[in-house]
Amino acid sequence: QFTCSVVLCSLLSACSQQESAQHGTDEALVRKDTIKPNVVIFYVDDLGYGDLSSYGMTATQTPSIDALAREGIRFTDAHSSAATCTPSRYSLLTGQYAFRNNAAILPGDAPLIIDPDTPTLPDMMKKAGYKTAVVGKWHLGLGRGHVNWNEAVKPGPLELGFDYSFLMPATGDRVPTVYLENHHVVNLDPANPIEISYQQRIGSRPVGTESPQLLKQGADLQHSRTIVNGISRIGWMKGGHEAEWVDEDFHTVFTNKAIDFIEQNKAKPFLLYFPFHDIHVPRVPNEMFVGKSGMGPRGDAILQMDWMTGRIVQALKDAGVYDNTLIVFSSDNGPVMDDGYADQAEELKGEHDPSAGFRGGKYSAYEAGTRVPMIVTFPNGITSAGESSALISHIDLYRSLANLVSVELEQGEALDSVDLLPALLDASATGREEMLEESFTVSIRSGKWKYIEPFSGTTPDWLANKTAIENGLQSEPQLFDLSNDIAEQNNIATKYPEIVNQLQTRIDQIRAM
Ligand code: NG6
Ligand code: CA
Repeated sequence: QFTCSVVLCSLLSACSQQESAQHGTDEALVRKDTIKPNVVIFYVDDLGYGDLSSYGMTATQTPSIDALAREGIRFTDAHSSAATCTPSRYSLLTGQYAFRNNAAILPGDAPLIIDPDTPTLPDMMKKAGYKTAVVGKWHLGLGRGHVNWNEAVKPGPLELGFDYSFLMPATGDRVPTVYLENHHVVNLDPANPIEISYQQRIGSRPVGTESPQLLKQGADLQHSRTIVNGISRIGWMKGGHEAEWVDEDFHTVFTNKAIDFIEQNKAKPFLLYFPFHDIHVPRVPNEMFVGKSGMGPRGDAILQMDWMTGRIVQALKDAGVYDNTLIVFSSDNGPVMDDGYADQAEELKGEHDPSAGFRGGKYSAYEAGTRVPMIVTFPNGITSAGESSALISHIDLYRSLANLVSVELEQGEALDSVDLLPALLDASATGREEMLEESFTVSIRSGKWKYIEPFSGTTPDWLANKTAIENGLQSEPQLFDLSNDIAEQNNIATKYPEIVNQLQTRIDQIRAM
């Protein structure tokens, strides 16, 4: 059975050979640092299980990611912790289920939902001497109470263990449409301060409902407030014109910040968390990618995301650190076609199936809500590459990486995380026996069973109205035998009441932990 010390031993010998070849044997300090592998987490937004050519997509190709899949471990039963963004990210960074904090999709002016006293993944990596950065979409709230975007915006990632942050504060479809670098909005002109409201219209900028002629894409009512860069957003924004982002520039802006961080820190061990904006709405990729997928903006955004991944992987290679970097590539939740903008994702997808035959998608309690592509590469550490059917959740990265970097966790830290480092390094290692999937309700996977808890709340109108989305919310219990019903078509809850009871009891126990 694999143990951490085995990995560290093999890393130590691999790296000391590399180091002594490169720098001689007297640089003991440098060598001590470089044996620690770097960690890069590519976290795509809304990428479905079937949205990569290495996961069966034939409509267009994702060569950069496929190269990672060929080299490393390609997981077939890996899951984001939840079927939406904020809860998934919350769990990735804290190792705790999001229901413990009632974490749900946040407005763009929400306060930070992770208490700075809560141990986080970057805090843990820093204990092991890592430099840590987040570059990309945040969506975990910022500041306390009402955020003043014209002052230092905090607490945020820097108060949660990141040494550097370059953020899209919430989502691409939410105001404020500005970048935040560490505590400050980039390019803000103090003479033109930013104000944000999610309650009422502010400022005199045109809005989507009144000025559709200004729009690059039509939008539903929620996405029809302030227009920035030809896209109407959720929420209203006043001022801050100088600081506005240009959506078509995301591919280079975020990529270059990540590459800068790698370049500046290549001599030290580092953690780079890179949550993409793509392929979330609004899908307005750069002209380099427009029309290239044959599936419209959604497919073109996949190509842009693949290109960005390739550029950053190349930067790791150029910096000479690729072999000693553990890369996790995955997605925060399943796929969605119409998520508010008329970008023709459904109309242009042709035969492409983003859910790859699994039921549901983003927002859904069914499998495609959380079952996502996940690829791990680590040339110096993987002992057996290939396809892995291990059941694994992103919530497990916390404890697995703690093992990798030899940090002992405190009592109660990363409560729901399971150490699956062996599965990250060996495609034949086993995964979890049991796992929760969060959506607007909670599901549990246990052995061959998948049980979905009955939903007694009120489905938000915007979700209930999206009839193309199978959210999986029912007032009756749902039980599926995934060993012969992977598409969750036959609810057999009434046939197995004792299994239903057992699984509901397990959910209740985990909740009460
Ligand atoms: C929903 C938005 C959707 C998207 C989602 C968050 C409406 C009608 N829909 O509320 O467009 O922004 O929130 O997506 O407002 S996530 O991937 O960040 O969770
Ligand atoms: Ca998402």
